[in-house]
Amino acid sequence: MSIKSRALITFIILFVILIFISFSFKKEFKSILNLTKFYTIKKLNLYKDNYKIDTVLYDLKISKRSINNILNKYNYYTNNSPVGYLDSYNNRLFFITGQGSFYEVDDFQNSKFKKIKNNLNSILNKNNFVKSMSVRSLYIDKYNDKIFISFTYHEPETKCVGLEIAESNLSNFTNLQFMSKFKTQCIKYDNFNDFNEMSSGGKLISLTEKYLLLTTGDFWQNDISQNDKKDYGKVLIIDKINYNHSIFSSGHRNQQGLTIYKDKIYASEHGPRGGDEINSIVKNENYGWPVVAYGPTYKKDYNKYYLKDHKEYKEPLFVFSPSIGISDIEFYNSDYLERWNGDMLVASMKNNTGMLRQLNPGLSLYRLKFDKNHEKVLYSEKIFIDDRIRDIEILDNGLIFFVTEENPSLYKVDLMQ
Ligand SMILES: [Ca+2]
Repeated sequence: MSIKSRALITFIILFVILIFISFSFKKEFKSILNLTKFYTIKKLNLYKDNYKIDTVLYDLKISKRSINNILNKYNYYTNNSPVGYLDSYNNRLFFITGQGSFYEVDDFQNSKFKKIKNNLNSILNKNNFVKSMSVRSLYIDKYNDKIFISFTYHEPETKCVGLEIAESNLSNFTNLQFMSKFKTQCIKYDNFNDFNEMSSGGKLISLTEKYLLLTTGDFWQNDISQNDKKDYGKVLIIDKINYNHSIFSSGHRNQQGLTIYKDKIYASEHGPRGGDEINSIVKNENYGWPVVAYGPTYKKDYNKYYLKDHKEYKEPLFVFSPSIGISDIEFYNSDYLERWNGDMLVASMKNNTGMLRQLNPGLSLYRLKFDKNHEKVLYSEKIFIDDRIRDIEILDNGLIFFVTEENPSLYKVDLMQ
């Protein structure tokens, strides 16, 4: 046989094999093609400044404005720290960056952010911030017209880290003068690997006219959440006048969302692998971390926690499994999107999802529909945004805003007219 005919036979055999493979995996090939098409369309759509998302109940108009110009060289990929936090006052929207610059969103349409003078430079000790330390919460208190922020503190001399609260009068949102008011106990470290500041919690809201609630994460300290002498892995109740504090609930890991709806308290909890929780927070209850959880650690250490049920500890209201990288939660409490009234919006982060990002958990806004007593989640709708959502704020007029980290942006959610 000549070399030519041998090559021809080899070619034919390879061709037949290829046809056979294509035929056997026809469905898979087709779905990959479709998926790529779907992904490309979605991706192009999501790159626009304004676009439509069709959700189950509404066609929503999503508007997106870059906030890179008000961030000081913020890059999520290099420092992993929170981009910042939102809150509102009489339908005015405010944003504090992770490093403490304070803005009013003056004109969203034209990306105008008005900087508000403040003294946070002298309060935050930013020079002492290590790793991803930052502001952890912004709360504008309508009970007594004050602004509260929480942030991670670090004292290099004593090798201490923890959470701190500062407050300012509203002062008409000009020249805010914050004063440091409260610090959680020192977490002593020998080197920076001894603590994880990403697991700091730090969400702050008013419980009543007199009291604040603050979530404190476990900073990855062993068993600190079950120790009643420690401020961490808890929800703390704090007196707004003298800043005396006590434990409201315990056994938490890292709760980055906290909200009150119809006199019930809800918190999100960044759990281990496959265990992001929504909890109904009740005074003196223990939520079980790190004894019980619905997910193992990322090292798949199945023996470390009780994973079957919660034994005598309080069960979560809902668990996202696989985890979505749960962050802020807010209830939609307006008739503007009437069919969403009473639903919880959940921010999710997570960013390790590669090419087919929209098929994976996270990078989305989730809408949870509750039963009429708000004690049970009936369903969860995923609204894919394609970025890490850190914080959500819903204005009294029903407009929804949220802030993202990979391409730092402020988003507005409105009805597609
Ligand atoms: Ca919020």
